[in-house]
Amino acid sequence: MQQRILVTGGAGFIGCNFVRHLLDRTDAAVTVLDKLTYAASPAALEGLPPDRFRLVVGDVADAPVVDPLVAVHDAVVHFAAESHNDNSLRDPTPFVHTNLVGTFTVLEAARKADVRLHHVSTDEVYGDLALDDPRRFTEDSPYRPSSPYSASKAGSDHLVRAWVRSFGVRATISTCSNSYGPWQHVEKFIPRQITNVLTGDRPKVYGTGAHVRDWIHVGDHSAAVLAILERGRVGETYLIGADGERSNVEVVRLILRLMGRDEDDFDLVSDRAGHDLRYAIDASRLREELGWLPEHGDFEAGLERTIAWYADHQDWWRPGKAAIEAAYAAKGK
Ligand code: NAD
Ligand code: TDX
Repeated sequence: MQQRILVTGGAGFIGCNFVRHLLDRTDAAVTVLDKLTYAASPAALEGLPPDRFRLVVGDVADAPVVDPLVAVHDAVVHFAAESHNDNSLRDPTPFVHTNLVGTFTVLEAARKADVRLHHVSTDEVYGDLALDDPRRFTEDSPYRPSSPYSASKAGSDHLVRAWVRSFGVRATISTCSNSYGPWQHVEKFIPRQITNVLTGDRPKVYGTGAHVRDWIHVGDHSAAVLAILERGRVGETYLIGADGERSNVEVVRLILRLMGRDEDDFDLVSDRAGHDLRYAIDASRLREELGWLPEHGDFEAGLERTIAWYADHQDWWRPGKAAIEAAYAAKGK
């Protein structure tokens, strides 16, 4: 029987890539519930088959909208969130609303209707690692979030775990590392630097640029979420990562080289408050239990395609770019 899947936050970066993945790889009927905040890209959902796809505009914290919608689906994949650390330092309010109250609302709806739920979270809930620490994050790493964003995501994970244990909600959680690829908002690191080069500005790297992120292509993140939805064990958390550790300076130099610029043509700017030093993922459980493997593991090739995508989609990102840069400049970034 055709599965009916509700994707919250499906107009955002990872959500819209996941929706396309789902439509391509399964015969599911997909509903997106999205508030269409500044971070949403309705353009990313244009042209999807109307017999298998629909968009509902609404807030995940609005129970009268969420409850009846969840009740007519077989599963919910919950991406909706406020997602940018820098914004959470300026104003944490929407992070508490969407990430905590929104997840609570989705959980209550899933509980009442007994609907399977996958909750999308982040490796940032585990805090950070020293640059020379031989360890990586595992599913047993303690929760140690640093920013209002990661604290709100950690809190949402705890709600999900409690609803599994106390109410038997059929939920799984994934904690993924930094994703990159098409449709990522230009406020984020990789799109910001690519679009800076395209607008003739210099890339901006926080602090010393020694900070390390564990990059994964959004297509691999989507495939992992689908594997967990289909085959994951209820109550489990799965780390998603593709062995992509690189320092921010390394990434910026690579972008500059791939775009034909001098590799030193970037600025070091003021650091982020509480800036996590390093994330690193051990995705053994996902690989061994569910047989997931990254298909886009070649970071340089993925970055090259992403640069080409941003060069080809200037109508999409150019209108918002100047305001984002002005907001960064006002903070010395
Ligand atoms: P994004 O900011 O690009 O998109 C978020 C989407 O959620 C937007 O379409 C927005 O309109 C929607 N939204 C926000 N508040 C809402 C609300 N109250 N009700 C309904 N919709 C709302 O985020 P993203 O980068 O695609 O991240 C998606 C999820 O993946 C988040 O839960 C995030 O924590 C997680 N995650 C992201 C990354 C990453 O590298 N981007 C890595 C790991 C995990
Ligand atoms: O202009 C910049 N210069 C810079 O050096 C920006 C925007 C960022 N940075 C640094 C901060 C981080 O060390 O680059 C790194 C990546 O920054 P972001 O793109 O803001 O991502 P991060 O804070 O690591 O969080 C991301 O990955 C985990 C997503 O935004 C989260 O939603 C996800 O949970």
